[in-house]
Amino acid sequence: MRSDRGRQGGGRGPKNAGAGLKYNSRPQSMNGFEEGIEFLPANNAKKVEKRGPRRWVVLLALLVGCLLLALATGLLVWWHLQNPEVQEYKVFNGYLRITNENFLDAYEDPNSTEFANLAQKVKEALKVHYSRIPALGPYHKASEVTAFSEGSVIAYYWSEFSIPQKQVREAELAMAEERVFVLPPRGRNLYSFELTSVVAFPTDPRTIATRQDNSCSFALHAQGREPQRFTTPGFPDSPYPARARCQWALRGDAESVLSLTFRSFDVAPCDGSGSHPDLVAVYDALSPMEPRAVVQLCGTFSPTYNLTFLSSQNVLLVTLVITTERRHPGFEATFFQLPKMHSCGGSLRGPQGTFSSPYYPAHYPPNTDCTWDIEVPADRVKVLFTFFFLLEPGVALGSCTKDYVEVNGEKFCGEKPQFVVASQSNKLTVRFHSDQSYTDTGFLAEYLSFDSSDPCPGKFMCNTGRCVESRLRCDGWTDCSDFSDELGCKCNETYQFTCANKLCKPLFWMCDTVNDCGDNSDELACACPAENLKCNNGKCVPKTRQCDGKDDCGDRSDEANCKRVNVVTCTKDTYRCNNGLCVSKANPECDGKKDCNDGSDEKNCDCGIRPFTKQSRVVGGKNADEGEWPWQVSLHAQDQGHVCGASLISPDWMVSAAHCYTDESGFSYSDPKKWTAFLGLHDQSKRNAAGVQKLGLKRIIRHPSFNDYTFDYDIALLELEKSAEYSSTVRPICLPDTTHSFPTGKAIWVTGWGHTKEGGSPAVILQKGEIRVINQTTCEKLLPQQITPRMMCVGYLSGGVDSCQGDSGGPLSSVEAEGRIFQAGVVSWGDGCAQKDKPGVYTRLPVFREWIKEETGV
Ligand code: 4AZ
Repeated sequence: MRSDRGRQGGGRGPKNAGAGLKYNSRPQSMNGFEEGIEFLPANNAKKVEKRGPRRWVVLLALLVGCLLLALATGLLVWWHLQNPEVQEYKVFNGYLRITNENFLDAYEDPNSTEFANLAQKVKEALKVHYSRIPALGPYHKASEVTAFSEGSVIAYYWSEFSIPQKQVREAELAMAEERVFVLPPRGRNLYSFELTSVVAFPTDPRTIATRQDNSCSFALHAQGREPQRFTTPGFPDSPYPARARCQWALRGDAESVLSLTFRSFDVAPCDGSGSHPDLVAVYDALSPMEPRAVVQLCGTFSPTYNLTFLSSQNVLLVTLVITTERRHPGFEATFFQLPKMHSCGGSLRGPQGTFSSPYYPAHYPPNTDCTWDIEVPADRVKVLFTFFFLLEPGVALGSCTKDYVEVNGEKFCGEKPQFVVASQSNKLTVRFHSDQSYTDTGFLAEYLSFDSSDPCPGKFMCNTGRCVESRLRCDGWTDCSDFSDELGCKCNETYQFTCANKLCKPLFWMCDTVNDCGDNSDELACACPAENLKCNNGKCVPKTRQCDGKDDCGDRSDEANCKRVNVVTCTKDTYRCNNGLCVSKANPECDGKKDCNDGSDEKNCDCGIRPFTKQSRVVGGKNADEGEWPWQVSLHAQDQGHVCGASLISPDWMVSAAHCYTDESGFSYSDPKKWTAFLGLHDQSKRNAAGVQKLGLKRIIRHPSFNDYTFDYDIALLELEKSAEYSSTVRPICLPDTTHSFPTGKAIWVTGWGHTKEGGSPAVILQKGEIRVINQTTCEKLLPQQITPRMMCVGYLSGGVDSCQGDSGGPLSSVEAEGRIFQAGVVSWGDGCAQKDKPGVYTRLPVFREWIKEETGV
């Protein structure tokens, strides 16, 4: 490979029924009143005085009492609802520095007397401190010291407050303001406390230290450079506990920094809304303070993803907050200490050289500043940033308010492809700044001395200042990021098309539905009349026919992406559901939407999903990430090593190319016993690595129509002797339905351990390359008399990325709806590798869907 309350009022019955009762009751009560006056014994005045009025007073008092009570309750409820002075419970995590104290080893142990004594003094100091701040003093409830570290002594603490809602913001601001204060000598012990950097931040309720479960709290001290391992409880055999909170406080000796690497990382997937269910956070402190967070992680990471983080001091805190009951193994991490770097950057002299952000490619430490002062012998100097990752959450695009690189006064930040910055003299100053939170992998740069009269000796200089090989000039292929190598060219009309923007592109690229010119002029000449839709196959159909349930294009592209899925008359091109009905939608299988009434289009969809949610960020790189292509298999022939590729389609079956299993004089390639399949393999030199499954073959079924001469029907099915076990690196790819279309111009990935160049040597690490589906007519023109309906050309007419010897039998992986990967083809043959106008030829997979089902049941 190159590459959810009741209704008020409204009882049943006559509307005036209640009024009627009232009307009838009044004479009764009147009778009672009259009774009271007329029949009272005259000799019983005392009784009259005492009994009558008292009973009524009591009744009245009761009534008034009830009314008052109801009023008070109502007022109370109203007050609670309306009164903004409702108190809010707040916890702040922070740290302070005690400048007139020396660190004692005993401070590392929270159970020591020394710890308890100093913690008590800090608590008292905090009380005094808050009492002096009006926004905080009246509301402070309690404080607790959780840890100490060196420098002179840093105390990590949390403080609880009950603050009127209206004052919360003011209190938060007061807490975040770094302060210095001196606690004056007090009482008999004449103890004075000098505190600086007294700062604290509101804490995510989920990370409140008061809820700390000590069963999942660990304190580790680095043992020199020897990496120390720690894992989530139960790793890797059992999932981490549900709804728990764990923390690892990591320390090194004074004057050291820590390097932490997550070697394996698999927690519940991140939530798109940003409130992640399970979250691992790393802090550059011993308190979980957001403004000191180095990183927040969730999901699953490929083992090749760089997860190494550096601290700015000798401490790091790793927290795991679990809010789900999902079953995930968690993480395995190691850490060690290194001497603290006292300066970074420096003087760079000489004609060329390289420099990088501290600890590149690990995540640079927070709170770091470096300056490189470059001076070269020639009259000019330029710097090429080959990798640039300074991305930080909460930074607006283009505003480098947090971490940045500054060259000649211009700031750069974010994630950037290669770029060059040149100077108008022989001197250049490059500054690197990282703030106190969130770090990234940084940059790798090269500086180069050049002569202003000949900036790129023997090469072409892009307008960006980069030098590219002269032969790449005007070749129709963009090599300079600003297209400058393809500007001002005179197109060769016999094989080139002149775009409206004057770029030259191969004639073959015209009308292939791919905007090769950038201004779409290569596709306009073949544009459809107004009110027409251009089908993927180039045909023009009236827009009114789009989504009408009929295949007007002939390739159903007018029926793809319709809101409504129609049941249509079955043709050879329509997807047939298990109930025999056909649907208009193109490629409906396993796209996450039920298109068939019987749901059969979403059955058997345990395929085409990668184990890791996070892959390496260097996209387009040639080395595959571990677990990136879990269906890729390497087939080794006896005493020959890797010979061909294959793809896993079920626990027992693989798809490969028939030509790999054709006998040759002296070797019976058709004999299954001669082959060994390596599943979950990444590196050919590590075939015994954990996770690799080495399995024999039971049966090889070459397609009966395979033609050894034309390579028509170049497909084979391989049955495994023992079933494969699915794991994070072994999984099947999805097979496309007979009617599945992979349209012209679609980007597809080809993978394998084949030769890295024509006539070169096989790759040791699995390689990947992104190539594009080429129009069948173009394919037939490029390779006349050789292309059959079972074949398709995929690649670039300009060459450069292609499959090669040893990639044969391997899959073409096409990323479809919901990120699910379908196999589009099998690597079959080609005229050389990566040559201009000689794309690779692949066996079309949809053609063989029924044959595969018949032979394997898959
Ligand atoms: C091979 O020899 C081979 N460039 C496979 C693919 C291609 C060329 C050769 C396509 O196995």
